[in-house]
Amino acid sequence: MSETKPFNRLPQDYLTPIPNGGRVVRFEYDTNTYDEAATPLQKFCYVYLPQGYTEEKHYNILYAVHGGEGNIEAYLGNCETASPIRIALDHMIANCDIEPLIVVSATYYNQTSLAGNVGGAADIIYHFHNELAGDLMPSVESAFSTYAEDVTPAGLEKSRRHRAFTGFSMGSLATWVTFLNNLDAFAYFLPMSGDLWVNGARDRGTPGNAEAAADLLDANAAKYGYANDDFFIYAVTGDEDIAYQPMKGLIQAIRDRTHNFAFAEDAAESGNIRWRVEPGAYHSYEFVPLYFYNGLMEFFKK
Ligand code: FER
Repeated sequence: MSETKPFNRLPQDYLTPIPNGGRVVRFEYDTNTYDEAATPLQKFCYVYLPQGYTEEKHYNILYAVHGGEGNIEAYLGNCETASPIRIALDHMIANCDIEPLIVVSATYYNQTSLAGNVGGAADIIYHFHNELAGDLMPSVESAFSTYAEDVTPAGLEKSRRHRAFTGFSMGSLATWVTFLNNLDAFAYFLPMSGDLWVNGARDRGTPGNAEAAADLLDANAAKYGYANDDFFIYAVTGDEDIAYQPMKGLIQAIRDRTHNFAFAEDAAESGNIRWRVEPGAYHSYEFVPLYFYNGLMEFFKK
């Protein structure tokens, strides 16, 4: 028996390519917020544009970052090859499970290889909000049609209910850290298989980290002055995932912070956080289509 309500099942044909899917484009941008030294870098991300994309419309947007050993192709593949996640998105949109949306697969790395350097990744992830707010969102949302009327901080805040952030593994750490730093630009969060390390890799798995992390999240929700229904977190993993215990610990600690967080076990309950565990799922992107299918259906609702 699963410990949470079950995920809705991803329809079986959602991993089979369809003829008129969206497309993935390579988008280049300049940044000098990657590090403290303001090193200028030219980086790129992949952007999924849904089938029928037109500048005449406004689109919800999801930013996705990869895990510590992953890279920019983790979610959307590249311009040529369709990944399972991209194919599943095509189906969700074609079947009207979700409204057409833009998905950005970005990297917190400087696009040289840091594979395997999980300790280094945590520090970089803690710095990434500078690039996200300073260069990535403004560049992407100037080029593509989102709900942001302009890409100033005020324009991004006004459209925050049309913007979501997600990531798997270390990308999930990035998702929690985005909640801490960019709650003024994002209303929806889908952390997948990763908890929040308060002091980067130094606090990974340390006793007390979950309580300290929940305190940070709690204080942050209060700091921005939003009401409880101004954000929604859909936290997911599998019970055979290496992130299961740490994430479960974090969720338990968040459950005690009832002032700013209220758990909604399904869409019928009101609340601003949900916790779902997939029985048998382990630490793999294989489960991301299922997590996206369930999470995205609950996003951008108000
Ligand atoms: C976690 C478990 C594992 C987590 C990250 C990992 C951020 C990353 C593992 C790896 O990259 O090997 O709870 O939280």
